[in-house]
Amino acid sequence: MVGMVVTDASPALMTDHLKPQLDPNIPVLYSTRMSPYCQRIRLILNAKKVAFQVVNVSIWSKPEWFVGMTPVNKLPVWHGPNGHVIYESVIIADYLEEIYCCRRYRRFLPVDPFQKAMQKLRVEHIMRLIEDPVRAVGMKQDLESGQALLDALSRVEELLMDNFFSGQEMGYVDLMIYPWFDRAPFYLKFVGIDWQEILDRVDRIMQWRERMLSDMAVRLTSYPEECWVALLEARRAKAMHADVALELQQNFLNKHKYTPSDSP
Ligand SMILES: N[C@@H](CCC(=O)N[C@@H](CS)C(=O)NCC(=O)O)C(=O)O
Repeated sequence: MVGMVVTDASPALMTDHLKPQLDPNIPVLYSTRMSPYCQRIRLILNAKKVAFQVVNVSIWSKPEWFVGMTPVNKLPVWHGPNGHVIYESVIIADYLEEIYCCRRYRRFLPVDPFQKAMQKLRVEHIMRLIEDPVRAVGMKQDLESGQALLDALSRVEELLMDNFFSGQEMGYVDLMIYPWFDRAPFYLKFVGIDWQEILDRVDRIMQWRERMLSDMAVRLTSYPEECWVALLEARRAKAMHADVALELQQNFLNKHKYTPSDSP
């Protein structure tokens, strides 16, 4: 359902911005655009069809009211209508799975403790393989780190035994890792790796990625290639800012007939 997808396509609040007036009955996700950790939480919330509000915060000039909200001052931060504040994306994700688990909301973690532990271990395993190589390409933007990322992707591919990393259906593992795979192929292309080589080396990962994107919640929480290119170009020019590629993202959402008024 397109109408339930909440996006982060809005400008970030900065040092001098006042705290926005929000609906006290709807949970708030403090987020920062194009952060994989924040994307992870928006993905889970959208896949569960939870109503929430997004407040984007600039990590380069954080608003005064944001500083001190948590001990680490990082995004994402969850603020429930009951006043509970949670940070660290893995902790938020597990908390959301526990509070939004009744019939109305889709469950992503198995109930069985052992199966649940296995899914979490799988996330740990994949993140250990992928997190640093993705970050390295984003920072160094050279062919060598691109090749290392492609190697890492092919090691992850060996773990894909079914349609999804969680099994036959999209589940916890897929949602937790997807943000790194949203950008990875475009990062590779940006540093000069041929698209066909990517498709040949990690075709099963690319097919999984397409299966993920066929879910509207995933699609509208993802960023198109042009946004990733704009982010890398801004970094290269040492001109990164919180609203990088915002207009490109808005155009992409408009193209998919998404209008902000659709959000809850
Ligand atoms: N381990 C944290 C990482 C969060 C994180 O590093 N967030 C970055 C944005 S990608 C941030 O807020 N950086 C601001 C800062 O370090 O001051 C999580 O999973 O939530």
